[in-house]
Amino acid sequence: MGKSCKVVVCGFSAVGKTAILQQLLYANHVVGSEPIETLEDIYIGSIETDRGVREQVRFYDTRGLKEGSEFPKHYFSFAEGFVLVYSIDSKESFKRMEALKKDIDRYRDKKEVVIVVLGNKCDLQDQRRVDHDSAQHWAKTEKVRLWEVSVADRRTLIEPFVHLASKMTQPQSKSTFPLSRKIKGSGSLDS
Ligand SMILES: Nc1nc2c(ncn2[C@@H]2O[C@H](COP(=O)(O)OP(=O)(O)OP(=O)(O)O)[C@@H](O)[C@H]2O)c(=O)[nH]1
Ligand SMILES: [Mg+2]
Repeated sequence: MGKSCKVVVCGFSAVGKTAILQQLLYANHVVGSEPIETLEDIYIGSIETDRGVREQVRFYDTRGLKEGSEFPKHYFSFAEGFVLVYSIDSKESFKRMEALKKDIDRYRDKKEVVIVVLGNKCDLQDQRRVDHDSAQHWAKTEKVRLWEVSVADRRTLIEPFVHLASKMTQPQSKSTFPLSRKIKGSGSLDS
């Protein structure tokens, strides 16, 4: 078995970070159940990538951010991937997610990281405060993938996590310089 990828799951408090992991990995989260604030938990998942290979992923479920609280910087140095979560019924949670994306860019120190963004609780359409199209527009300008998901519908969680695991374990050319990538980019497929 290869080494596991380290993924940090973060965002504003109560947006559903833990629920997402539990539903994805164990299919056992009951939406609306009494929330328990996370301190930090680690979940080990095995995800089949789009290349048909099972990869082990170590998810760090982090403490939810609150007004005035800061995200601990040590996560930036060891994470290889991030799942940034907001809730579509909370503008504040979207703003904190945007700030986290900025912090990742600032602190990742040129390391390649894979970021996926989840707009959770999309079953709560009548309480929506974050517009779908503007969120997608933001994601495009930031060059990250964003999915609206709902823990109530586990199927919505699969694609983002398969994408994440696939990207993180993608065989890469050694150089990350744009120029050499361009030269190498003509038609080499993953083997
Ligand atoms: N309607 C709805 N409720 C959800 C969804 N996902 C999570 N919840 C509920 O939101 C509440 C908070 O969920 P948690 O998973 O504890 O949120 P969290 O982000 O881990 O919270 P902290 O660890 O405190 O930051 C729980 O009551 C969940 O059942 C969803 O997709 N839709
Ligand atoms: Mg939690």
